[in-house]
Amino acid sequence: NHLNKYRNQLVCEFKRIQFTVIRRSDEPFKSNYLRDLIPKKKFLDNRQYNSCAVVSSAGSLTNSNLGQFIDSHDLVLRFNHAPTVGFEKDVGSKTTVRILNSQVVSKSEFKFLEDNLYRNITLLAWDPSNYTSTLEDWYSRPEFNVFTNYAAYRRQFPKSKFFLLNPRILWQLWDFLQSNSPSRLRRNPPSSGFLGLAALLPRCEYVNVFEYMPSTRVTKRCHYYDTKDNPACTFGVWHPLAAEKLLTYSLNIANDTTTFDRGFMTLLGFKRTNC
Ligand code: NCC
Repeated sequence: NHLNKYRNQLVCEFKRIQFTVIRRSDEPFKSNYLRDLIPKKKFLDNRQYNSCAVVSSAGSLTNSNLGQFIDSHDLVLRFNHAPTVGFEKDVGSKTTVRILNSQVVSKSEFKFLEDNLYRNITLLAWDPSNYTSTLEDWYSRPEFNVFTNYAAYRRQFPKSKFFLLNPRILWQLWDFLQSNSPSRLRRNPPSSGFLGLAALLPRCEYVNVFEYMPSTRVTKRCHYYDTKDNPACTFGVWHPLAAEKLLTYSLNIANDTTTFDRGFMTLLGFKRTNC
């Protein structure tokens, strides 16, 4: 039917964006000290997973009781410094991947090199480049200096799986959002949440995205792990968050009870759509 046709078209457009991390062969890294610190391995070993969970950090996860269900997924992705200890009932305890923005990696308050939160899992850090910048431009002027602690962590844990997102992807995703949004978006990169989705759709049979589309538990509370109120966390001010969420909702195959009562959307992995 025409509904599926629209969804398939969107997926095919999304699929054309190759989610890429920085490789040893990319300049300027190829010719500087970071070259040998970049893992030779591929992000998620190019492996295919069956069920994947993207756990937003939304305050509406509080009292969701979704922890056990989240942990039942083959892969669980979380963001930044979002904890699980003490919040297991609502968010679970399993973590396979963490996506970190460059503030979390670089600012001392997040204790990136010390905290166990960042150990023995796959890590992917990102930092915004300008829309037109090359990797050279980005490397010489990152928004937050992600490179120093990247190197320090990789030296401390040489076997770790810690990757840097190629910032070009941010703008490819932004173009994709803009070309499917009725309103004009500010030129700011998508939130870590949308990056999580873009990272997993190529690798998973299906992805459940928790409290990204706000459910009936919607609250002013920004995060499930602290008490600060800020509705902008849910609807967006700096990131094109509303556009991300609406686009994700158009790819959602879960029914409204699941989406708005239980609090998650289900998206089919890219392998499931022929383009
Ligand atoms: O808050 P943050 O996001 O770490 O949340 C991770 C992802 O969860 C989704 N989310 C979060 C809260 C909420 N009420 N609804 C949601 O849907 C979003 O998809 C979000 O991306 C980020 O994206 O990296 C962000 O990081 C924070 C902050 O830097 C880190 O938490 C570290 O403290 C940003 N906040 C600030 O800089 C003040 C936020 O804008 C984006």
